[in-house]
Amino acid sequence: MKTAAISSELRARFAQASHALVLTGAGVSAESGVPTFRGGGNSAAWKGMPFDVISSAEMVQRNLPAVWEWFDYRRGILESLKPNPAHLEIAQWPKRFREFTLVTQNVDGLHQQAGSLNVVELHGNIWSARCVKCEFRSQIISGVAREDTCLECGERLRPDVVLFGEMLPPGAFEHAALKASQSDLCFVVGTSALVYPAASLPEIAKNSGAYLCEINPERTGLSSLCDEVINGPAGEIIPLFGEIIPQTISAGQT
Ligand code: BV8
Ligand code: ZN
Repeated sequence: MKTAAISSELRARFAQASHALVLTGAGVSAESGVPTFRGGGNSAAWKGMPFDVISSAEMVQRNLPAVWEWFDYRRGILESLKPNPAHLEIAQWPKRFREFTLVTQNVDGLHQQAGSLNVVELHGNIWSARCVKCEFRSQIISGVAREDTCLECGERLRPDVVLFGEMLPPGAFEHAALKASQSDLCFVVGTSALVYPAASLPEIAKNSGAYLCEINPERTGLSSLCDEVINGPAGEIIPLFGEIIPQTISAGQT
């Protein structure tokens, strides 16, 4: 991918920014082989059910085994997949800015696998299960049969992700919104920006004066709000920042 994809304005902003925030969606994991939800125009479906039906609070009430089947299938896909150059470059960015915040809608854990710390997981994580009644949680280990009963109260366990119609993890959105309002550079990477409240974060950053840059092969509902749109795959675009923009001394003193 040509370095020209990144304007001189963005290079300067990247080199001088003190607080950067990145919001990612399924697109940042596409080059790792993770299917997106709306890639190719139609939304993902599971056994004929649109994903926002099978991934809904209502479905947990109605048919928890079906919900587990859907997430077991997705974990099965993830088991052999690795972070891509976009994840790996973003994991270096805390060193580039006085303050850096990584917010993701993804439940795949690939940012953490790439070395990112303090990832704000707005929609939970597919490698965790929680009790439908008490606060008990258990890690799901690849290749190990997962628990489906709570060891505390004996109730059923469910995927520890945020389903449609459910509140985000306590404080997660508020924290992300605060950081967005304090950022002077905000990247929106690989999201169709259709799911709320996550999709409101770039607007919050923009309205607080941040330079807003979208990285996505396709235009989205956010593109017109952005100061800069780079239409290309994250795995090719994002590593360019590490290659062409030298680290300035002041930044990275986090
Ligand atoms: C809630 C976890 C409060 C589970 C997910 C306001 C307006 C309208 C509706 C609402 C609203 N507020 C709330 C709602 C309802 C709903 C919502 O937003 N509905 C939408 C569909 C309209 N929101 C909720 O229900 C939220 N909760 O509001 O609670 C509440 C609660 C109770 C009572 C009252 C209020 C909870 C939403 C979270 C749901 N869980 N995930 C799971 O994973 O199954 S959402 C899930 O879908 C993802 O996490 C993500 O957020 C979304 C998918 O979007 P993307 O990640 O962007 O993926 P997509 O495929 O769409 O796009 C990929 C993009 O990448 C594309 O643009 C493509 O071009 C690009 N791309 C492809 N390849 C690449 C690439 N980009 C870069 N490089 C590449 N190589
Ligand atoms: Zn319990």
